[in-house]
Amino acid sequence: MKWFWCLFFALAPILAMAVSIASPGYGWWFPSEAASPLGQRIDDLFYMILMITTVTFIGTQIGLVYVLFKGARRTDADVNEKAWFSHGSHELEVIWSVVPAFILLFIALYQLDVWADYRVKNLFPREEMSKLLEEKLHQKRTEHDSLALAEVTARQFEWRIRYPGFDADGHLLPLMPEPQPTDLYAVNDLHMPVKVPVMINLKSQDVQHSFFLPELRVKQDAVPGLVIPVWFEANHQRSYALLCAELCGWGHYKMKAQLVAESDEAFLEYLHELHEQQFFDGVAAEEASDDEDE
Ligand SMILES: [Cu+2]
Repeated sequence: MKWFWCLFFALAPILAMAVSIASPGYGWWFPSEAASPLGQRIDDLFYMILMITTVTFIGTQIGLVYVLFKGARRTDADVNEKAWFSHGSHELEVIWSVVPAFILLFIALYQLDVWADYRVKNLFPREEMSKLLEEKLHQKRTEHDSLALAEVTARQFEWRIRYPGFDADGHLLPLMPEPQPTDLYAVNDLHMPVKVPVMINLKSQDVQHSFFLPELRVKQDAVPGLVIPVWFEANHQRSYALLCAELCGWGHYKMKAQLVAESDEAFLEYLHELHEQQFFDGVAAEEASDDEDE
């Protein structure tokens, strides 16, 4: 009977090992494939850490099974044997402290460049961003103008988006730190050009929120009083989920928005549509000219 229980309790770790080995192949860890170049690198880091923990897990489970079986082998004959007592092993303590310390140090150094590309302001792809703004979106800008495409403000319980508007000649203006009369607004609908790194300025109006694009593997806290630049690149023309990943109040669950990655032309078209909606004075063009005739 005791062999039955040994095998029974060994079954759980064996199953866990099989699942942890099989899951990356089936894509069970993530909601979908990473939809941004940086997201793919973050996934690679995740799988690297998963491999280290899987090897550690299998090792410790084999040790556990060994101890279980060794204890189970005791027969009635040696029941009178005196129990062996240990104060511990200094060498073993050193080994299992130093080895994990080195593994953690290795992970910390190995992920350094991904972290930097993701978060260090000096490393954001400045040239690609200004090329997008200047050449593709025809933004009239100087060197000192913001590289951000939009400002995203989180508030209980929605995402407010502010884009720069157009000047009298129809040129896209740069995004200013303070709201401008020409600015364009949207709620829960963030648009951006596809296949190019895009930066947004993230703000919060009330409490702490978290700007979360699960498919792009982007997650950044929005902190009241701070303007945080976030940059990302979408691989495909489609819409992605934009969620709040910080419990920010009773309506946290409904802080759902979408990110639409589209062609440069479609993005400009979208801004023009916003412009028309926002600056329409409620009088149709025909009616206006009739009034003038009278
Ligand atoms: Cu929130």
